[in-house]
Amino acid sequence: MRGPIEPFKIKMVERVRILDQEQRTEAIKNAGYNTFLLRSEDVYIDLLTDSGTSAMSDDQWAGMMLGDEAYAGSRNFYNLEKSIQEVLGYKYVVPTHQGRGAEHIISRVLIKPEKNIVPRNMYFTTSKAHVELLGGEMPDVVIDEAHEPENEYPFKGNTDLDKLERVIIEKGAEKIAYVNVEMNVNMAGGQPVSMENLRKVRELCNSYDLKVVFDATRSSENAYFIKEREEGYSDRDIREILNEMMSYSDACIYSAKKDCLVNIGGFLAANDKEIYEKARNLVVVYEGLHTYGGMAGRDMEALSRGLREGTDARYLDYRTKQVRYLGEMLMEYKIPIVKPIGGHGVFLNALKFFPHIPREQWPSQTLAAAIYEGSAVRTMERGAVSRGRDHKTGENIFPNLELVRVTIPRRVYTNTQMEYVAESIKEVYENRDRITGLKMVYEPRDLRFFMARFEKVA
Ligand code: PLI
Repeated sequence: MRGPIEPFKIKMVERVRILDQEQRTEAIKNAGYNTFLLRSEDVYIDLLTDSGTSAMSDDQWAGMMLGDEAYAGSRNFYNLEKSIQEVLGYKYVVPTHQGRGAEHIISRVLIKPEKNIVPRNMYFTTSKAHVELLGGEMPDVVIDEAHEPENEYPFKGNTDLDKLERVIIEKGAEKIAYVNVEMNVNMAGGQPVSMENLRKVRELCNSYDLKVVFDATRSSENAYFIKEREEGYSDRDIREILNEMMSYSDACIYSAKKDCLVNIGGFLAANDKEIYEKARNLVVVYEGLHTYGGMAGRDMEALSRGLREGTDARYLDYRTKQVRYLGEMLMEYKIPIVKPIGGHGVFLNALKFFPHIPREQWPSQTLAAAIYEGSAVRTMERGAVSRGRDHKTGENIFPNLELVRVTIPRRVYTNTQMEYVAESIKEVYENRDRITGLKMVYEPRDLRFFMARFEKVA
């Protein structure tokens, strides 16, 4: 047996089609060679993101029918609050429509003009945008290994404590709005943070009296890696591990569209009462009343159930192994990927894939477009286009990691479909010398990767 065993069976299916070669060439050209601008119906296997793309269980769908759509005090809010208290261990919960809603709120609560530095273990696009829109900065304090695609360090998401302390001393502790730690760091390739590192970040922040806020979006998958790789945790329950992880923070923001197996939703959770009270006041301005925060009652119910389901060890084992199944096939084909294979997808190293394409011609964007054109598989650029420009100099920033994210939705695709994806990427790799780069012809100011347009370089 090659692929991982699914701990579920399929009750409902959705038809998908594969456009022929000519139609795919036309579709990607019309989309300005930006996979975000493709129509979903023109995609066969959609590996753009693991966000909001999960298949819900029968129990979650049953929960949708129990939506209490009251404006205030919905029963589903209290179920959600209880799930978060039990699974993550936070005392207070503020629901939001999705993760960036919570990012907006936490930024407004903690960032002030004179206190606007938010060190983080590698940026995420929307997290950085919220800090910058309030005039702040997000210095990178992840360990160097995270920027090295081939480095096999098991906890590449760790915060570099020396880098963090240097930022605190150089900028002044009074200028730090909060220290932000992301779980299973997305832009590094879904790389986990160790428990020991979380504990040490907390200790360092205590010594400077700084708040610690987690981006706990992929914390269940991170907890699985702690159980698998960190000494002393192999016999611990995932929820126990999650409770310990979160105990090292004052609050977290959470996009529930990933590990909670739902299509929409998010929240801010806190142990710090002051953060909670301020967030609860702001949520009514920007999202909705503090007992729904932009979600319908039924969405809160599905989320409440999904948070629990997503911490089941058998499910997490299958989930992680399916991502590895794809990654290991690509490695067999000698395709350059980020190692170790991460939690939510396989990340292709475009600089090694296309050494002949200069960075100014966007190798990752080119690769994502070529994969679609070849096979109707949709992936996402995660390199210089996503990174954007330096706000002070206006220059493009070219990060070490110039990647294409092949992101696996949860419980959606079969192992056979993973084999199709691996074969499709192999075909592009075999023809790589014939592929030329792109030029950007339209560039929005903020989060440009979503809507930028490109043309083929002659
Ligand atoms: O997409 P939202 O607004 O629910 O969440 C924003 C967000 C916050 N933090 C992290 C680590 C994310 O990965 C994240 C969203 N990620 C997306 C959309 C993704 O495709 O990875």
